[in-house]
Amino acid sequence: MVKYSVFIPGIIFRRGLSTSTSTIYALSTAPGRAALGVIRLSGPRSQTILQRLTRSAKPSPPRTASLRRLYAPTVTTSSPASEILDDALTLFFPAPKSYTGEDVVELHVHGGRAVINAVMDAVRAYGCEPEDDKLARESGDVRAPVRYAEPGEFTRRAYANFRMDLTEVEGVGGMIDAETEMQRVAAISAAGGYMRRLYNSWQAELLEISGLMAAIIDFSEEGYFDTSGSLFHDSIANTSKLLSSIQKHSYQIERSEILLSGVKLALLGPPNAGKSSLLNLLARRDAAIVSTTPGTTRDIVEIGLEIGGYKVVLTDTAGLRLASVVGDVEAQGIIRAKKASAEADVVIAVIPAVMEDPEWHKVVKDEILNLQEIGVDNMFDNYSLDPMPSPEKTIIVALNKTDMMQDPERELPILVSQISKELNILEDRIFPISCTEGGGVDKLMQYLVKSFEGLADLGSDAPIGASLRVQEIIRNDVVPSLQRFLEHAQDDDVVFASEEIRYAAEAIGRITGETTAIEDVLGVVFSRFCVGK
Ligand SMILES: Nc1nc2c(ncn2[C@@H]2O[C@H](COP(=O)(O)OP(=O)(O)OP(=O)(O)O)[C@@H](O)[C@H]2O)c(=O)[nH]1
Ligand SMILES: [Mg+2]
Repeated sequence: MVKYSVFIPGIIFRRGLSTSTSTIYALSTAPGRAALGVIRLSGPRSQTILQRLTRSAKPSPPRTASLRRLYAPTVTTSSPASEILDDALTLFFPAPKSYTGEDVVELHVHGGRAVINAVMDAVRAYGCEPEDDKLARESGDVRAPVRYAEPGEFTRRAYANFRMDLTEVEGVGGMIDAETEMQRVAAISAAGGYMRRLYNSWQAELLEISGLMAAIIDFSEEGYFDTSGSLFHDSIANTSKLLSSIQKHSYQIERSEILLSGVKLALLGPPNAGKSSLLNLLARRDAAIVSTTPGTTRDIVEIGLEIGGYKVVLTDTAGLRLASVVGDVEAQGIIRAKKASAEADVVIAVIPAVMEDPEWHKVVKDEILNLQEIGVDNMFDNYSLDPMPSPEKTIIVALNKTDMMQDPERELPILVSQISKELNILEDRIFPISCTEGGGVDKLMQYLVKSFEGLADLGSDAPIGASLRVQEIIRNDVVPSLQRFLEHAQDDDVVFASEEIRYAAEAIGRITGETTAIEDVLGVVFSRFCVGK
């Protein structure tokens, strides 16, 4: 078995070591009064504990539900009933074919608090009988006693014993946390091993390409690499194909995210434009403070709501104006406003139809053009906070306060066409509204729903529930490595290109918690090319 360390935030442990020496137990169902409670045990003493609990000389048959009477180790009263703990359904899963890969026992008992406490007390007592300790000492075994499990310890043991990879571990977490049907569907695909199989197949392809590259390097003569042959062309073609599948996957994750966590909708605009008023209108309640004083909203105001059946996280932000004319707090608010719009899936630029202060004009225009054109990557340097940008962004304009216009019928078309040109936004994405009178808001909402449909369209695919950890590794490590591979390959730079494939494979290893051993790469080389013959 391969032995190596794996890092999960907060936990460092080794995989592939012999199974744990301690036996853990826990109430696996929620505490409180209930018809049933399930107590789960995992570890080397599980089976012995079950036999003692049931006063049974024989081990239980594997994976078979049996109705058994559970007995207490000590009798508290003279009544014979006091030695009976409960009549329970018991299950025994012998190692290694169990959830944790160790011997696992499940006790389905009646769900009263006293029953559960009594059974758990008995589990602990039966697992730590003096004769066990004597036997343990004689055999030199220094096993830790039976103890209550730490949070997530059953699943951690499953991972340590190769019963799951990290994507499946995260999928189990997702199943437990799932509140919506979409979240459940996404979590089951991860927990069921779909992500593991997909990432392992990428890993296998990268090993194959790595093998091709290693062969080119091995066959080189005096530092001259043959980049005209089929080995090199195959590597490039395979990497390009893999890169586009990975990018498609990443894109699907992003769309899934919209269904799972909600569309990120940000309001952006000059001070006093009516951003907070629009937020309150959309939320149908006074969630944000509205006032005539410019600079009322200083920090991000975030609310969750539903628009057209979509979960939406709506963010109100501080009005944009030149940093030189605002105080420190407002300047910080403006940085956060820019970050929120950089991260948003949909940005509504709220612009007053009646100009109040021409100074906003340039600042807002610059920011919207920035969002559209410079691309989110380049925006990173400008912000002290680290945005996780959404590359596919819809920007629409809410032209507010139309009720204040003297002659809207004449002025509006002129203004709409002017803003469309200046902000490079199609006229059908500019919505004249009035937050105080409510005019035009319905049309704006309809358009929002239409854009959500477009953003979240997964075709016939099920949503993919990838953790932020996985998303970041794919976006920041796997994709850039493969892109760099293609750049190096274009320059015939075989050694650097080969390194990038290794980085990508290593990054995928971090997703699943599996590492790529050098022997795996060599195995590909030897099997395919018979190097050394
Ligand atoms: N006449 C009119 N007044 C409006 C409309 N929408 C908002 N207002 C008023 O404009 C003022 C500013 O509104 P807010 O919603 O606080 O503006 P904001 O964009 O959030 O402003 P900051 O938080 O300072 O950036 C308030 O007095 C609102 O009542 C509208 O459609 N018509
Ligand atoms: Mg405001």
